[in-house]
Amino acid sequence: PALRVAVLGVGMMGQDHARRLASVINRAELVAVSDVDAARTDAVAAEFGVRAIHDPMAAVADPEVDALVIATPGFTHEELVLAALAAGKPVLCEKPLTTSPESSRRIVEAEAALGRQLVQVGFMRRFDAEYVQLRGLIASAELGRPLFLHCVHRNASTPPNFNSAMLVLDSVVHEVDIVRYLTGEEIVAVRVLAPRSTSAAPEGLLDPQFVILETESGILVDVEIFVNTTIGYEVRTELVAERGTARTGLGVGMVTQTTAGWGGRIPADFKERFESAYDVQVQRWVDAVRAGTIDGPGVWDGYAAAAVCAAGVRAQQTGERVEIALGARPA
Ligand code: ISE
Repeated sequence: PALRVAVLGVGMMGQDHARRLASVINRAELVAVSDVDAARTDAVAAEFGVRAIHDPMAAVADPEVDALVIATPGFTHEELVLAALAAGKPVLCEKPLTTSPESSRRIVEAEAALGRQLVQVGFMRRFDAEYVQLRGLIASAELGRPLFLHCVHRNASTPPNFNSAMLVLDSVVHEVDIVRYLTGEEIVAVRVLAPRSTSAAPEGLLDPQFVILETESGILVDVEIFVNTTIGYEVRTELVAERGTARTGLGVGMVTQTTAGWGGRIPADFKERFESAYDVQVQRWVDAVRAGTIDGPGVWDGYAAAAVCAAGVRAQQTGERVEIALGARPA
């Protein structure tokens, strides 16, 4: 049976997760949404044809909800996650886990007391193929030991009420997690410098900032966090190791620079190269089939390809120019 999931908090991120659960993810079913804004809860519930539960605590307790995605504001996470733990329900909690180390620690203790892991935090960069590759490169020690990680994290603009602390708490938190993931080390120290602020920043917001992290073995990480670039979403990371460098986030997969020159990985096969395309294809096919149709190339496309290919084989064999006539296409 499908995992019955409720999404708590249906602002921008929660709505995106609701959509994903309702239409992208297999073996899971979006069954309910919940938000303190009752009108919004009702609207999103209606959009996806699921239950609206106005009290998030009631959603946690609901016997027809197996698991929870928590996408409410950070300050509500502690109470909700603890309630989920008490109810024994798995949680995917958006970052940050909570807004203070003390409250996060309480969750750590509560889960430890339970004796099983029920909470995953939404640090989605760990599922990004380029970061996975970069982690493998570091682990292989092929380029020697890591020395620096240069990180660029840019957003076009900030939502209302975004303050200077949030550049670290809300934004650089991603680099914090990904550095721990990439290096397998804890971060032992942090410094922040800032140039003058961009004139595009709202009054009083310190933006950009330069955050320097040190890991336990002595890797230095600099993060340029710049959240009012007016341009778009840019997240790049460059590893500098003893015998080479590697960059991610260029939109072309990871690029390395070594004595051999610069280069990227060539996918091993179609499954690797088109992995996400296959996912989308099959999911859209499933959805269309359930609606009694298809959503992609049909038999006419199959026929045309076969016709062209057969002509191609003849051309190979004869050395001639072979024309293709498909004939009329049925209505
Ligand atoms: C936001 O909450 C995110 O998680 C984004 O990934 C980040 O780029 C942005 O700065 C945060 O506010």
